[in-house]
This record gives sequence, C-alpha cells and structure tokens, in this order.
Amino acid sequence: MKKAWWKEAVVYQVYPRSFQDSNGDGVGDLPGVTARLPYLQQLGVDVIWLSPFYRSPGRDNGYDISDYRAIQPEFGALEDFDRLVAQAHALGIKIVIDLVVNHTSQEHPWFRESRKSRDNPYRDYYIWRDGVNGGPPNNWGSNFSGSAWKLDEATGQYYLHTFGDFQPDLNWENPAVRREVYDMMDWWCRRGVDGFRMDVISMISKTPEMPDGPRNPGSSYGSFAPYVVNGPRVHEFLREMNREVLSRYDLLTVGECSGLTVEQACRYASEEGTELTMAFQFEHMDLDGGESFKWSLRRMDLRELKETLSRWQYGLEGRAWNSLYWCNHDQPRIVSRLGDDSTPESRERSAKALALCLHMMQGTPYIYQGEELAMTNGDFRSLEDFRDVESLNAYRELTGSGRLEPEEMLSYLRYKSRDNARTPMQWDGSERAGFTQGTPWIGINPNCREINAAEQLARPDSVFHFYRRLIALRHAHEIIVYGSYQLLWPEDGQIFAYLRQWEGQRLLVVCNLSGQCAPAEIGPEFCGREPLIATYDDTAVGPGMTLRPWEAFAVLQEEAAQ
Ligand code: TEU
Ligand code: CA
Repeated sequence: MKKAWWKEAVVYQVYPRSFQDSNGDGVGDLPGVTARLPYLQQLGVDVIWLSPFYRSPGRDNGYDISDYRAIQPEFGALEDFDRLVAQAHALGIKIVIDLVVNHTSQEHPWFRESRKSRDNPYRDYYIWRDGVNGGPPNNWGSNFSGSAWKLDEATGQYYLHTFGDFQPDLNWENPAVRREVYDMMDWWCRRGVDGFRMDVISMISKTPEMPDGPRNPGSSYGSFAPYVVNGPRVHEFLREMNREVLSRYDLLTVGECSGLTVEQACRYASEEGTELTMAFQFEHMDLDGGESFKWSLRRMDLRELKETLSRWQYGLEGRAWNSLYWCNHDQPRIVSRLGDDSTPESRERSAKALALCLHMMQGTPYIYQGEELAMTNGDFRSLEDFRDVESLNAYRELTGSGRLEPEEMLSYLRYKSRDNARTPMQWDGSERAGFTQGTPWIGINPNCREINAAEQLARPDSVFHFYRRLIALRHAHEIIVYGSYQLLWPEDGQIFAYLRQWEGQRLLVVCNLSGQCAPAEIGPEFCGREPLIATYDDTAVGPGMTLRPWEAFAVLQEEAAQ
C-alpha cells in the first residue's frame, strides 16, 4: 500500500455560515474561521474542509453558486480567504474547498445567458429538452421534491435540475463547460488550496437519452439514479480533470458519491491515482431510512452497521481509500442518532464510544464542527424554526399530498433534518453561545449552557480532549492508518469489535455501542495491557470482561523484538 499525506490526515469540516460570526450580522464568516484557527490547532486536525463561501443567492446555503471566483459578501472578501489560507498554512493546517460543479445557481451568468434563446452561445452549458405531451421530458423527481424539470417560458423548453429548481444542472457533455471548470479549479490551486471536496460528483454524467426511471416508492415521480448516478462518462470526465488539473498539484480530493458501491469506489479512488484520492459513500447513513426515504424515526441496527462498514473496509483494502465519517452538514448529529443524548453522562460516553469506533478504522476520518463537543440535534419547536430547503420542500410535498400528518412529519424533521447539523457552533455558555453578537440566522441550541467548547477545553475528560487524543494516536501509530482490518464477533448485537494488523503489531478495538452491559471474550495476548485509549478511565482489559454502557477501548500488542 502506498503512503500519502492525505491517508495520514484528519479532516475537520467547517460550515462557514454556522461556525463563527465576526461582525454581528448573525452569519458566520471567513474572518470568524481565521479567528478560531488556534482552537483547531489545539484539536490537532491536519486539514480544514470549508463548505461553500462563494458568491451565491444562498437558497441552498451556498451550494447554489453564481460566481465561482468570488466570495459571497456576507462571508467576507477574497483577501479574507487569502488570509485564512496563509494563517492556516502557517499553523501547518491545509485547506480543502468545496467544488460544486454538478449545477450552478440560476443566477450564474452562464445560466442567465443560456435561458435567453435556443441559439445563445451558452445554451449548451445546461441541459435543455422539449416537453412531452404538455408535461416535462420524463418522470424524474428532484432530490428536493417535485419534478427534476422546470419549464422556462422564454424558450418553451425545460431545463434539468436534480436538486432545487434554482440549481440548474451543468451539461458536462459540452467540452467548453469542462474547460471552464478546470480553469476555475486551477485558479484556486494557484491561490494555495490543498484540495477539493466534490459535491455530488458521481452525478455529473447523464445518460443522454434520459428515459423514465423506476417509480420512487410512494411518489408520483421516477428515480433519475439509474441514468445519472455513476453515469456513462463520469470516470472519463474525472480522468480528464485529473490530467488537466489534479495531477499538477499534491491534493486531497474527495468525491461526494451518493449511490456509491465498493466496486465503483475502486474506480473513483483507485490506488493508481487516476481520478480522486478518496470518496464519501452513503450506505451507512442510509441504514435508518424509512419507507419515504430518510423521513422516519427508524434506528440503525448495529449488525447492519457492522456489516456495512466492514464491507467497505475489506472491499477497499489495497485497492482504494476510505473516508470515515458520522457527521456532515447534511446529516443529523450522530450522538442523537446512534448514541444516547438523554443524560449528560450517556451523551458524553456514547459520543466517545462512537468516535473511538470510527477513528480506529482504516481510512481518513472527517470530523464535522461541533461533533468534537458531542453537540446534539437542534431544538426545533415548529416548522418556522427550520431553514433548510430540502426539509421545507419535503414538508410541503408530504403533508400537502396527505401522505403524512403535519405532526408526524415534524417529528421526522426534528430527528433527520439537515438543519440539525447547521445550528451554530457552541463556543461558550452565554446566551448566543459565543457565535454572534447579533441575531443568529438559525436558532442556537439552548443546551449551549452545558455543551460548549469553553467548558470542555477546561475539563481533561471532555469529549473535546477525547477527540484530540484520538487524532494524536493516529499521528503516532502507523497501524491506525495503514493496518489491515478484520471484523470480530459479527453476530454480536451490542459490541462493534475489530482487529487491525500491521508489521507484527496488533490493535484490538472493542466498542460497546449500547447503553447496557455486554460480555466480551478478550484474547490472552491483550489481557492485562493498558489501553491506548478508553471511554472509562479504569478499564481493565481481561479475559471474561463485562463492558459497561458505552464502554470502548483500543489496546495495542507489539511483538517482542527477535
Ligand atoms: O448533497 C448531495 C446529497 O446527496 C444530499 O443533498 C442528500 O440528498 C441529502 O442531504 C440527503 O438528505 C450535496 C451537498 O452536500 C448538499 O448540502 C447540497 O444541498 C446538495 O449537494 C446540492 O448541492
Ligand atoms: Ca458575519
């Protein structure tokens, strides 16, 4: 297996809107991120991934870009970005930016031109089709509810939008579009960025015929997935991008790939380095989906979770590289989802156990802002408290059609809405959590009084310091980065345990991911050894152990030198 800096790194995701406001307008900004660099340095992360800060109408919080080479004024100016990069680099922290090129905002100058006339030079920058029988070109539904096609009156044709109708999909079949994207990427590389997180990059190549898709369960729309996800030319396009831009720099590149399979990942992120360095898969995040996709209260089943994550560990070994994550700006908080946030003790203990379980695996771990404090889901009372376009559209569609009662849908939103990840970072216990002096754009969780960075920095056994130690261990032990993986006790419904092996070393990881005691048989070679890290401070590794609620540990055995 080849060694690489991005395999040894830990990434921290910043959602600029919700991280730190520096000027009292209630919206986080780039100077705010710069001001918090010392905090991230103390945590010990190697890389920051910044969610979008580009010029944008902000209808999907910046994932609708109207100028790829400008900063949205509420986030700052280009000089603020340059200062952030320079100061991060001075602290040894790299900066990865979000590349959103499946679609633009409808306010992008390319789209303003494109919609003017059928023979406009920019017409083919987007995907236009004639309607069929007075309706859209096919039955595809958008990821943000409704049809994936919108009729544009000016020219009488429909444009494709796999997300919101304000996010028209770019036409990657057009070489001019690809040239524009590569030039723009090169421009950011020359500004000093260290990589890209590529938004829904698995969707850029569409099957040109665009046939109807299989009916989405319980919906009047069909799925575009068979004709859009991992589409016919996606690998050709990424190899071209790699030749034209990526290969000229030393970058971390991670593709956000909904619909990813192990076999596909081995192409997107192959060891040969012909496309990207790694990819995000979604299988473990989809385990608690219900009948209406994500809108349910279903809990993940631990055996399914173990099977899924282990399949990725085995499947990519030596062939591609995993990204490890529990949280991002699209997912509810893991401690509220898979852990237990009902008491302060179970919250901290379960957050640590989940962190340990993920961070000892093979792959590059990603931490989403606030995860290192065990921040919980938001405190959303009514529909008015939500901001996310996906949530609001889904509410309208599912309650409007009578499929769900408003109260039922609200309970799903409280559990699963993307807004759960987007409440402001809890820096201290003051009224506005140290996030802003003004009115925050989305409600701050009142539990900031108990859950905040200031309190945890001062307390050695806090979740923050646990994450700091996990990161330091990864930097200290190659086995955590490169060791092979083997799942233990696949049938156990409470314990997630596995073995890592590397150059004569063995690392045993045992995590009770339940609130009840759980028995475990530990091999003699590990018994009596002091754990590298554990969620209790008095864990004694012994043959017939009974793990306490959320008790988890990692223990290392090194063969005596011959
Ligand atoms: O997300 C793509 C994506 O697959 C999610 O929108 C997913 O469908 C949803 O979160 C599951 O509930 C990316 C970005 O991460 C997201 O924030 C953007 O809204 C989206 O693309 C469009 O750019
Ligand atoms: Ca601000």
